[in-house]
Amino acid sequence: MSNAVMEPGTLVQEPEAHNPVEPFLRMERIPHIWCPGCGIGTTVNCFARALMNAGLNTDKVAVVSGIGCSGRVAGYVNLDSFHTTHGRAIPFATGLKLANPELTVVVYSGDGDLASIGGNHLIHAARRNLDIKVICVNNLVYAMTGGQTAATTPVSSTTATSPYGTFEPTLNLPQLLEAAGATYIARWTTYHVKQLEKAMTEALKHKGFSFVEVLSPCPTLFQRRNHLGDGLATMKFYKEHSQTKHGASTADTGLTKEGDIVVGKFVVKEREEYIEGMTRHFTEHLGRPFEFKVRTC
Ligand SMILES: Cc1ncc(C[n+]2csc(CCOP(=O)(O)OP(=O)(O)O)c2C)c(N)n1
Ligand code: SF4
Ligand SMILES: [Mg+2]
Repeated sequence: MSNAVMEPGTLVQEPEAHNPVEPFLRMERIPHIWCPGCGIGTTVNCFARALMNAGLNTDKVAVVSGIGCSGRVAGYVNLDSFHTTHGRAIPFATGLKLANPELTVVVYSGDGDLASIGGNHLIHAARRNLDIKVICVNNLVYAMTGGQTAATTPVSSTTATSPYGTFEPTLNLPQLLEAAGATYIARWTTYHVKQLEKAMTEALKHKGFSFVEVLSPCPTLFQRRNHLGDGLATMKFYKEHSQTKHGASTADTGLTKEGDIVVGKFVVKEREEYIEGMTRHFTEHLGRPFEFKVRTC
């Protein structure tokens, strides 16, 4: 250690501080496009930490997003990532997984993209128990296009397309996914960062269709129109109104505009995964071992 005395007024060069999640992000694309108080960035932080926890080779992880503010995640993660068309992230991910079963395929998108326009694909991937991991950022609206009513918008909410409030029944995503056949289902909010990180880690490791719903504020378009305050007010709301109920019946996880939010790990079960099922089926029917392989030219 040097005993040299520093001259008064010498500038001390502080070592540059780095966030441990930086290697998982395309730092050259920062600052991101998301509004102040938006929850999407928080979910990305949790996802990066989940990738570290899961200890996966990131060369074998691919992220697929649809269109929307949440769909922009694909552009910020330092992984092979694909920004596909609106509602079509799951079919794209299905093709990717079948073409290269070694990959961990993560679909990262919004409630509108996954459950409104893309709802049909969501149901069938869950029915097949295809081994993909779906992270659904649920801000209760179609945010990117101006905050229109989505299938997930709670009754009586004011949106760009419902100035007198919405009246259509709201999709309860955990219940829908359980009925369709998903084998891992959890819900947290952007207030529950440690729990969310853990759920994402579990989903990354789970074999079969995994669904993690994250309630996330859109202060610009949902909270403001509904007089629910800013991003910080929404964190307080999530803190005060969330009830952790692991194993809760998904019939009881429906969302209302200002009611309590049931969070937790609702479903974890084992069921034959899609590629395993295909392998078993053809082995039985062809009378010889069948190996699932995609022919490349
Ligand atoms: C086929 C098609 N229909 C509509 C749109 C317009 N559009 C783009 S993003 C979006 C809403 C996305 O909502 P969500 O998935 O909830 O993402 P958020 O912006 O809320 O994060 C819509 C309707 C489009 N790009 N393509
Ligand atoms: S419009 Fe809403 S969801 Fe989109 S970046 Fe802004 S706060 Fe986030
Ligand atoms: Mg949305």
